[in-house]
Amino acid sequence: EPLALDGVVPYPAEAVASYLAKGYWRDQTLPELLFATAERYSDKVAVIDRDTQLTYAQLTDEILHLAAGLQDLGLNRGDRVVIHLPNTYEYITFVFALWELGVVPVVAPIAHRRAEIEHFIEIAEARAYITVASDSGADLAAMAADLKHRWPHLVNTVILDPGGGGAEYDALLSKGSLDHMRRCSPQDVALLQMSGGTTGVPKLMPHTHNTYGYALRRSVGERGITDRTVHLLVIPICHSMSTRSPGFLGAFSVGATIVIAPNGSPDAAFPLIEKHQVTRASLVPPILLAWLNSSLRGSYDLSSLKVLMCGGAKLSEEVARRVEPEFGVQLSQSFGMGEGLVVSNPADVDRATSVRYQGRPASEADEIQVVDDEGNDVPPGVPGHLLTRGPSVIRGYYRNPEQNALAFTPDGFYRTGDIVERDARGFIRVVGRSKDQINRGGEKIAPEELENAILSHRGVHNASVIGVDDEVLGERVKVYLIPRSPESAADLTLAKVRQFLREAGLATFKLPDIVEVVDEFPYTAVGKVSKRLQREQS
Ligand code: J2J
Repeated sequence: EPLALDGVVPYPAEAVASYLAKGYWRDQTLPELLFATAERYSDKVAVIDRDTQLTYAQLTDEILHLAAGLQDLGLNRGDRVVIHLPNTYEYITFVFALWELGVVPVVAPIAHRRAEIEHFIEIAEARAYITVASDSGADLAAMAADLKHRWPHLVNTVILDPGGGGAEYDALLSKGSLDHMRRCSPQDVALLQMSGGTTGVPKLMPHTHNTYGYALRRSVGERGITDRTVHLLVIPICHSMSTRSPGFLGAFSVGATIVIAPNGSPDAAFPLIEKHQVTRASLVPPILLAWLNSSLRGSYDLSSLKVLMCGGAKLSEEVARRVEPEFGVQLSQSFGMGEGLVVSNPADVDRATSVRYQGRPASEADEIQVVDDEGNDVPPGVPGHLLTRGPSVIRGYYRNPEQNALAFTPDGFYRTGDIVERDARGFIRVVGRSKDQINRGGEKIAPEELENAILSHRGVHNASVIGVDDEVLGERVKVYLIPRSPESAADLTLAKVRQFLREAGLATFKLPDIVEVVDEFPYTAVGKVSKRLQREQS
């Protein structure tokens, strides 16, 4: 029986019946998917991270030990646990061990800080928080102790060493081992993932084993990922590009090998490509650009690489054109969103399409609408708002009826906030955005969240946050500030504003790149701050 989690918008019964009947959703949980592969490929390497290399048999064995340790902490089906880890294999063992118990991980990128983590712990009423002792100078162990003290429902914290592993991890492994068996339903919420922000506080997306299972099968089928694939994971591990498109779940569904890089910089990634004969990687545009322009390219043997996937933000056609001739690999663009839909170019698409379009849906079940401001369908070649619904797409954010009324249509389509153009064949090109969001090289930032945080500064009268064009990142974060008094302007330098926001506990990637102090903002006819004019002026 599926477990109804409070605050999750259910799929209508007809949709459930149809997705099951057509095989888009299957009778399989995510751990069952891994364990099925492990039976066939027990001695094959599943994951490589730092000095650790685990076969499928070793990986599943470690997961069952960890599951016993987590069960010993008193965690049960339906409980929520916040996981806040860097790119390490322990992230993978934790999510699978929690899934084995039917516990729901709330996954947060390591760049998050107290503001985001505390919000997740509060909204999800988390029973445990799993993190590392420190990250980039932030004392997360102290933060965890403080959060545990503040939130009575938070009964456990697990603190790993900064690079992963450590005594607390080993202690969890030492509590015996569970038998692998079904402890939750494929229709249960599998995880709560943060969305690319547009609002004052980050929203959480409830994905089930089924929505993820569908998405990863599509992405594996479409992209020719097989048991010979060695996939390098460089994007933050909890992002859906690292998890299901195709990510480690896609790799585990076919017996491929995952190599985990701490980040995407050439000095971290290139040695791993050479050493482990990596065949493909998923990148965001600034990382792809860094690889293309890197002086280290000649120093490593990168000849095993066959495909570079790129998504998360707009890739310029110029950069896209360079990939095949300069790197000798196939470029595979993708456009997707945590909420569900992912489109990509089929492996055999012609080059004119692959450099210009981000792809097309792999299945008729991925419903797409491209509409004008009045909601009427637009013809091919005309830009319009993208709406989507289907077996991978959530029907609402977690515990957020106000946002759901805005972001979803009454018949369950998600309003992506993206402006796209579709050609006659159905290929999609992202041409703009209607949502108030900054896409800083794939990292999504909600101006409203940043504005709220800055407005708590005593020297600030008003704040407006916009994205300004940047050649490498696509966009950078600019803050316009009106000081409270002429004297307070001295406290509003870039360095001081960044420090203020850091102390407010904001994620590191949200800190502004540019601050400009002004006397006044431009306004629209209806008296709203005109971000369009501000963008034109910068
Ligand atoms: C332009 N904008 C893009 C692209 C995403 C696969 C791939 C990407 C994501 C992702 C993902 C873009 N060109 N190629 O989850 O599984 C912008 C759009 C989109 C938003 C979603 C996946 N690819 N975008 O990026 O939830 O604005 O997911 O709505 O982080 O990124 O961001 P996110």
